[in-house]
Amino acid sequence: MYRACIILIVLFIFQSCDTTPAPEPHGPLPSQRQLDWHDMEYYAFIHFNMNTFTNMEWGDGSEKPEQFNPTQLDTRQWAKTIKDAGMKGVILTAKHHDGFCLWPSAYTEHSVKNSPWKNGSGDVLKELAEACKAYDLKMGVYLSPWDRNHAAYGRPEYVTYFHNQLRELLTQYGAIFEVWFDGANGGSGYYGGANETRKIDNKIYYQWDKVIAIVRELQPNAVIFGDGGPGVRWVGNEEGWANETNWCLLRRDEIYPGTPKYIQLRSGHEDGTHWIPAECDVSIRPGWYYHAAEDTQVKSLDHLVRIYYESIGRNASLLLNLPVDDRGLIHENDIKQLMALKAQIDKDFAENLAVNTQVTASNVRGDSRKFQASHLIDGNPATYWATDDGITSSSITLSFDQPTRVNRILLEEYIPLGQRVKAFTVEAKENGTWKLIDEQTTIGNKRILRFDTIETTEVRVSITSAKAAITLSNIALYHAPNLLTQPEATRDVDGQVTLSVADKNIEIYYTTDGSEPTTASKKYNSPFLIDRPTTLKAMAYNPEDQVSTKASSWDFDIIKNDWKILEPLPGESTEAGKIIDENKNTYWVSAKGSDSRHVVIDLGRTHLLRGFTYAPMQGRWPTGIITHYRFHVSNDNRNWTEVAQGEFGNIKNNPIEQVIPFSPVKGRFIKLEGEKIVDNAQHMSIAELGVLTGGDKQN
Ligand code: FUL
Repeated sequence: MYRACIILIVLFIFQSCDTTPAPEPHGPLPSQRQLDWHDMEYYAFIHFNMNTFTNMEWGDGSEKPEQFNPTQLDTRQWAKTIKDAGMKGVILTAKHHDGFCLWPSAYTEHSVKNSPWKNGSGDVLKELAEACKAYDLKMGVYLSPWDRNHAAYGRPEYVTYFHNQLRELLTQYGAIFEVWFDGANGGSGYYGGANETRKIDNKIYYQWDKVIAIVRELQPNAVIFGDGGPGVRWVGNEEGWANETNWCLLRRDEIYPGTPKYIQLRSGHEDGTHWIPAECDVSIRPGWYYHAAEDTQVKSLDHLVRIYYESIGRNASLLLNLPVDDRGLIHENDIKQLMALKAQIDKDFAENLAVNTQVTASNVRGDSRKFQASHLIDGNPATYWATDDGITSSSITLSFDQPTRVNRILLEEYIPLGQRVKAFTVEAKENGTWKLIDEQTTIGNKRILRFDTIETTEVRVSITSAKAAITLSNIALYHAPNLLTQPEATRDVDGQVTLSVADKNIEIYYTTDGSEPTTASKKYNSPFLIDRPTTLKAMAYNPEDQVSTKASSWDFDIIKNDWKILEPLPGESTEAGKIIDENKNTYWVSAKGSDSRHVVIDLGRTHLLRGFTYAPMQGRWPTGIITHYRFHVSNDNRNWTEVAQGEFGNIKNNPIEQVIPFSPVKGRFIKLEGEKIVDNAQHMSIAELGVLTGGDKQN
């Protein structure tokens, strides 16, 4: 014990006497508030406002406060969910483009104060601020510059109003970590009843200098989000990914809100003049706002995992949107996926294997201890490995005692001194031979690479090009488990069935006799034929830990390769083939303006028919979905018998495939009529139509 203390003290003195100077900062640097923001990494967006109650994405400003009426609004439920998901903060749409305010602004009547919610005495911002405090989350605000409700929008008077509202938000709700300004600006709107189109000049109208000054004055620690910052930049898409090459730098003066150069935001600018890192904003559902019809379209686990790696893993932050529903709660389906993502990410990064290695570097600054390579694995973000001035390429080798399986590498630059690395490679030694794992460009605050599992004794990271002496604070290695997800099945018109899972290391086992699949069942290798009524059951299996999913099941019926669309006539529609192409993501829409709302199909030969299936149009803006149907069967395409009629219950909100059985009847021709359509539209649409014959099942 005594000896250990002496050694430590000697080491400490040795290190503190080390006079090697730190590298000079290089290029634009992050401010302290930006460094604090980099640490947040993963936080929630909440789109909840008037649109939640009008089922819109953009309201036009003519909505009435009476329409805002959540019945169970509970910001603590939001905060608990966000905390449990591993996020560090939340940004709320205090005011969206329709102008409705979630707080009782003193400057407008268009707010919660005139809504039925809490008889007008409520304040969503206040409730969220309290919940954030209770759950130790940071809070941010989204304030739309564009306001389609305000009568003076487009004139100087509105800009004063906008600034006043900003002051309210920044003074009444405690600390704010981010102020979010949208790039969508100007256009048509209600504007106090004028109902016209108003254009503004994005660069000058809002007096951005004044806006920035207000934020600096009232919330000096808040970063400002905008297309071009000044604190944090948009990433140039709403899908949750940055380019692999991603600089925290931007030629700021070339970018303004609504910039046509937004594609460049995905990478930033290597020669940027300012530190303006990227934030990836993406919704967990197709829409930003809640729509009951999207309850079944919450992003899959593998999609969310991909988003995580392509945002946080590519030197950006992840702002994941949760559309709070019209009860005022985060929906159960969204919570389930958020927690699944959390569990997977926790597993992926459960154990940093690099701490078991010996780390050496081909160059260490001044050969000193202060910048030695072991800082890369000391878990301390304040210490770093650095090279001598002028040394812009160098390798780090991490050596294991024994062969170790890895498939992730995480790298961090010491960004307080600037972003420097321009190119690097990762190699691993397998059975004594070096193998190139990956060749990449930027690192920045954080870079994570995924690769096939390799059993290795040494990993080598070579920085091959940097703007100045290299400064890296962290290298971590992980062995993430395979990603186990339910198998998916598709069948083409010829009956070829394809089974798939997200991770190529996962095995699939299946049966076609109705029995439960096990690892003794058929193993899926390539597409196979199912050309008659068959129940397919398949499960995914992880050979790593012998865990399998429960079985998924599909009922396939006869194949469609000899089916023909008779109506609409070939000349009337080129898209009608999509009704029977076995792809639910393609669709046919009947001619607008025509009052004929039916299709007729020749099945090629006579079958004993026991029912039909109707898959409605999928996607974000479906149109022409049938709610009330009539279904007819014929043997000669002249004499028709109606065999079923009724309603597809709740199809607007839950647009899944409908399966309608009827009493068995022989027939060769079928006719589906759309009697009533969602929102009383005149046209009807079909993504896929099928029949149930259910005859002898294939074994
Ligand atoms: C966009 C807005 O127009 C959307 O409605 C949404 O708020 C998204 C985050 O930003 O530009």
